[in-house]
Amino acid sequence: MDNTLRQTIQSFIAENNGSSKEVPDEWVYSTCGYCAVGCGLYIGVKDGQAVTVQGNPHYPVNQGNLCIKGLYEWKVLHHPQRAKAPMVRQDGKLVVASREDALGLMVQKLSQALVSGPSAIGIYHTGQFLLEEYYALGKLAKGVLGTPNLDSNTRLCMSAAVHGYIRSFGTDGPPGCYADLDLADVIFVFGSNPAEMHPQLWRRIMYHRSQNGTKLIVADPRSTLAAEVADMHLALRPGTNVALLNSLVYVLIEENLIDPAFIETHTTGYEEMLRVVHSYPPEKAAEITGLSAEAIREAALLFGRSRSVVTLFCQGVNQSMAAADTVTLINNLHLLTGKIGTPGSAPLSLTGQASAMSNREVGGSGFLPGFRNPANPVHRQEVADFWGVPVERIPSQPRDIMQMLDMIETGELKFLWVMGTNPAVSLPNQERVRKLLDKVFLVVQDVYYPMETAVYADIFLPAAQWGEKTGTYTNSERRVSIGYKAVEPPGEAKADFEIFQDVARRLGAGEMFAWPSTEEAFAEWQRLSQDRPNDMSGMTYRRLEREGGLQWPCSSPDDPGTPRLYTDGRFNTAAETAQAYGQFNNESGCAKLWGVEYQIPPETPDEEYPFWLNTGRIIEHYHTRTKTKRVPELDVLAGEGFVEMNPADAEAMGITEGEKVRLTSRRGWIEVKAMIKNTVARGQLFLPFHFGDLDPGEEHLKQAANHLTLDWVDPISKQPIFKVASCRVNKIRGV
Ligand SMILES: Nc1nc2c(c(=O)[nH]1)N[C@H]1C(S)=C(S)[C@@H](COP(=O)(O)OP(=O)(O)OC[C@H]3O[C@@H](n4cnc5c(=O)[nH]c(N)nc54)[C@H](O)[C@@H]3O)O[C@H]1N2
Ligand SMILES: Nc1nc2c(c(=O)[nH]1)N[C@H]1C(S)=C(S)[C@@H](COP(=O)(O)OP(=O)(O)OC[C@H]3O[C@@H](n4cnc5c(=O)[nH]c(N)nc54)[C@H](O)[C@@H]3O)O[C@H]1N2
Ligand code: SF4
Ligand SMILES: [Mo]
Repeated sequence: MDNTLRQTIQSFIAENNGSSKEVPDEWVYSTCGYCAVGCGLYIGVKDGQAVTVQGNPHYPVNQGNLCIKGLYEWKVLHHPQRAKAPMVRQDGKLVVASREDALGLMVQKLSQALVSGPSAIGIYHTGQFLLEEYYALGKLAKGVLGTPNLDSNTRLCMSAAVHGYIRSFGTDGPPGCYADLDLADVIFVFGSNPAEMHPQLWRRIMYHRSQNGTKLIVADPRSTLAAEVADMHLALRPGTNVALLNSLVYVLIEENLIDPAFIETHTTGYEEMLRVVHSYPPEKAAEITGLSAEAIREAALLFGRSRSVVTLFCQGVNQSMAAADTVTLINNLHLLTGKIGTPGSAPLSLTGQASAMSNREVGGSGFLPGFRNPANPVHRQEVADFWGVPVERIPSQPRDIMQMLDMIETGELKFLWVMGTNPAVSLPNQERVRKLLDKVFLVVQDVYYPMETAVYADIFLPAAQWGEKTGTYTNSERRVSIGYKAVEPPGEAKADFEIFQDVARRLGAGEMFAWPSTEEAFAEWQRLSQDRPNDMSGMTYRRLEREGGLQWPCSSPDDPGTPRLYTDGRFNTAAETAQAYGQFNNESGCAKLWGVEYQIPPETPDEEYPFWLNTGRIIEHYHTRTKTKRVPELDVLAGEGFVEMNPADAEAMGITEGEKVRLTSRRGWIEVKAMIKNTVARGQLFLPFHFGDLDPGEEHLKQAANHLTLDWVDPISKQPIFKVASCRVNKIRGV
């Protein structure tokens, strides 16, 4: 479907408001559970059933507007394929079991694995829990089980941004806020497709652009909707971000568009950075990126001569070459020009999932709560004392999901608990992933059945989801918001929070988790957050509702929250605060500038695999579609896998619109329909990763993008490089 037609359909749906004809008898205050824009909404409930949603007109993020996913979110709740009963595997099949039997077996297997040591246990979860659930799970994994193997799908998503922020500023945390987008002279959209992925932010950008004439620069190999309306589209070759960013800095320095006073007072590392940047004049960067030297110069001048700039970035950075390093280079641009901590200026990572940021804040995966560093003995001691556990139990060297897969292969990891993520679609190099999921003793905790990962489960636990539990979500601008329970979960599905409490009780650690509700867990976390960079101690559930969310740090009941960080030019690099690696802590509170050399990607097109494979998303679907394929209004717009290719390539190969083609990489093959579009450049392909191999009633599809992807990770953040791979295309008959 071409972009214009898709937009027409989407606005038709939006105008019809996604609501049913039912008139709710109650409106429950909540936050959207899809993307990290974090729109405020109300869930309409009638006779105990969700029947509609409505945007919250007073919510500062979205002023009442919702995108098509949000509008239909109520439809994900009462679907017939909601998982309602626990199951255990018997004679090769999952069969319904009592909660007692399923959890009893789970804890028995956990205890057996623990005999070989805590490293035999792995937990791989999500960016879609409540903040309180991440806190409880982190406490269970680190404070009770003591396993270093705790990671979440945010590794696939925001890990590079986290590590980039830490390297530049000392701790994690997006420095800017959405209001900066309203004020900026220039918005630099770098490796992000906000019109489809963060639609309400995009609406906001377009509105303020119409008022203020905001200039837009887009750096993306594809001609996305943002690129189509931008003042400048830098259609760089995939994988060449570093060369472009270095060259932008080269021009800024050459043209005296940097801020020497800011650099002198607030940064370190300028000289080392300069040594690298010197070798990236625009003419050289042009060769690497495929852009013209004039375009690079022009973009740098636009950046440098403007009063204020926000750089928005997402997976075109985090999942591309030198991912965490690229984040530091984006930060360099803002530090060198002093465009940080002031209204309208910031580097701003767009977070993916609704609560992925919460996970980072409370130490739901590798780091410790409050942006504490597990490698720092003082930080470990603080957390151990607070929890009342021996400090030796708290792991100092957390492992990531890709390492966990290696440990399943060697037999070291025996028990894996997967929750709120669907790795049998979303992890790279599926052939290997599925073999390993099959090998390990696997517990899957999800809200739908069937789903792809449950095919490999030994125990399945049904969970409650968004709308069925009360708790908080932090969005991309550090705004913590509250969502209240609107309806009961189906059957025996329980909130993940309650499942964690139950498992802890069965492991004999119930008293550490004896919170009557999530609100008390939030209060416990708040105490641990005190005096940390992400201090939330001044928040309460009531305040969050009354004030439309609050941005951390917020350290007292009358603290209005903090829209932007680093307004005084002091960063979190001092050793006692930093989440950073020891070697670049500094007591002065200076940010660090980094020099990064461009590297050739580990796989580039060649004769055998001549296409660049770019994987990503479309507006109608969310990730592996477990929610959105169950909303007919969304699924009808994109119900099966497809690949976008350039008309010239299609013509050269005799491929016609809608024809099924086979894509093959060094890892595997899939068959999907060809969509012929000039939004992708010649020699490139764009493949949405939403589609799995198991659809209701269709078990023999082979359309998951991750059969093809490379399981190579960014060396700093360990984030898989989903945007870099090569493949070939064949007509099916010619395979
Ligand atoms: N509708 C919908 N919305 C979503 C989601 C969803 O699944 N569906 N998921 C949410 C989540 S978890 C996330 S993480 C976000 C992701 O949001 P985005 O990051 O915006 O989405 P992607 O499609 O993964 O990739 C963004 C862009 O990166 C470009 N790109 C690829 N390689 C390169 C490169 O080397 N350099 C540059 N500069 N650009 C490159 C791609 O062409 C693509 O347009 O969306 C969130 N919002
Ligand atoms: N090739 C390629 N692969 C990618 C990407 C890419 O761009 N290209 N992007 C990556 C990124 S950024 C991300 S974020 C991942 C996303 O991929 P996944 O992590 O697999 O994301 P989802 O499909 O949203 O899976 C979430 C699961 O949790 C369930 N769920 C929802 N709410 C709850 C809850 O409250 N409790 C429990 N227990 N379960 C719940 C849903 O039913 C669903 O099965 O994919 C990554 N994979
Ligand atoms: S923009 Fe994101 S948060 Fe807002 S309604 Fe759409 S999916 Fe939900
Ligand atoms: Mo993501």
